[in-house]
Amino acid sequence: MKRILFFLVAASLCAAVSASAQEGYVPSAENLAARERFAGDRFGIFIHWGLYAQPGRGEWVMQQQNIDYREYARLANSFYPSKFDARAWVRAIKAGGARYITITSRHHDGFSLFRSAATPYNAVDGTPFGRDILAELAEACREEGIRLHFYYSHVDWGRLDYWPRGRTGLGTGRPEGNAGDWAHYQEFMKAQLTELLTQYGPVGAIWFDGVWDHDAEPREAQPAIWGLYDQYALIHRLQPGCLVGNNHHLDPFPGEDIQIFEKDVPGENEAGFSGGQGISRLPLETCQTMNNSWGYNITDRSYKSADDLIRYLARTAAKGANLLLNIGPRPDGTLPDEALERLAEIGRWLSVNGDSIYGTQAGDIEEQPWGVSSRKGKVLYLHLFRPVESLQLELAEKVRSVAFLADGKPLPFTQKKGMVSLTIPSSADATPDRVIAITFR
Ligand code: FHN
Repeated sequence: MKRILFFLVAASLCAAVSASAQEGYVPSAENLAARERFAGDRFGIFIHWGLYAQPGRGEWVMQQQNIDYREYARLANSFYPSKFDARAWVRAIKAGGARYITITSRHHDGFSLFRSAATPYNAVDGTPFGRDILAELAEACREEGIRLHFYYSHVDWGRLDYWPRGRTGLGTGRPEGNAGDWAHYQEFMKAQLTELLTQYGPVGAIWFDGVWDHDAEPREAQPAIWGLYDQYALIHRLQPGCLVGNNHHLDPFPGEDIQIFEKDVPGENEAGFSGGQGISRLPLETCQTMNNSWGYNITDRSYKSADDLIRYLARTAAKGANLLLNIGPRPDGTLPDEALERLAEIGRWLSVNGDSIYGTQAGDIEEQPWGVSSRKGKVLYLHLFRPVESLQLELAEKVRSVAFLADGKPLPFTQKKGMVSLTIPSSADATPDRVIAITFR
């Protein structure tokens, strides 16, 4: 009851500010250009890394094991990833064909991977390692021409001003009847966002996560509860080209520049997170794990095969979405071998078939038993996930040529009354996704 009352007051206090900010958001020309670039990127790598890598049971270990926040914070004393090499990460990611990296600047455990004057609980001031992970990564990304995005958690399982508490992190030792100070927490987040947007050069996107912690309150109340419009305005003021995304699992709010789907290809709700959102006109992004964990999980061997990941990339592109594929680095700072192997294979496939992914839009043909389609200008790409001998396609445009993307070998075709028939020679080197390019006149 107390919690509901608190939010009602907070919501009414912020309503006026929120409403005007909401109506007033017009993306700048820089922002629109950034959206277009983002949509063309199609493939990024997500990095979940923090103190939780040490226990090696994923990033929710604090909540799942009910670890007291004071005890958990002691993990900072042993944070010393002696093999961390930002350049090695970025080079492997670039070779994997990814165009951007989204890293957890601060996850729900509240530990910041960057130098922050707003809290000593950060990689520089609070650990023996004493290095700014984000600064090193930003430099390596600049050198390699990879864009850098920052994940930022709205939830904090260890701060006492994060009150009223949400539905998670209730066993982490924060007192139930705490006086709290939500306004203070809001200021803290804005101070950190300012740091993120002023210390590391151009930031491709801020990727928020955690609104769902207060999903007992209705969707309309969420912007006011979290001060979203203030945060969005701050971000766009500091870096107009920085995209705002929020993994709230709801339809986008004004001020957001991209729409995120967690573990779901847009339009599907297999993971169960996407029931509360439709597909908007914003650039879309699906985030997905390589195994079953975001943060490093020492026993999780359930890696998806490289072939399945390539097909997943094609399926997201075919829906007009980017794939943000996750890696959870080890506590010593290295990327797991399984992740590196998959990255390398995806990179090999993209080096030949990248035209059918980068810069494409959703294809003209819906998903079929044989696979999916993507489109770029006058070219329609068919992604064949399994061998087929022939295809009949209803296509209104006049076809000029049909060829395999990998080697340019032409395919025989006929077109009669909008019906295109293809005969597809079998191939000894069956790939996870054999791409056919149909070029229209
Ligand atoms: O709770 C987080 C989770 O740890 C992870 O960061 C994912 C990534 O999409 N998002 C949250 C759950 O929605």
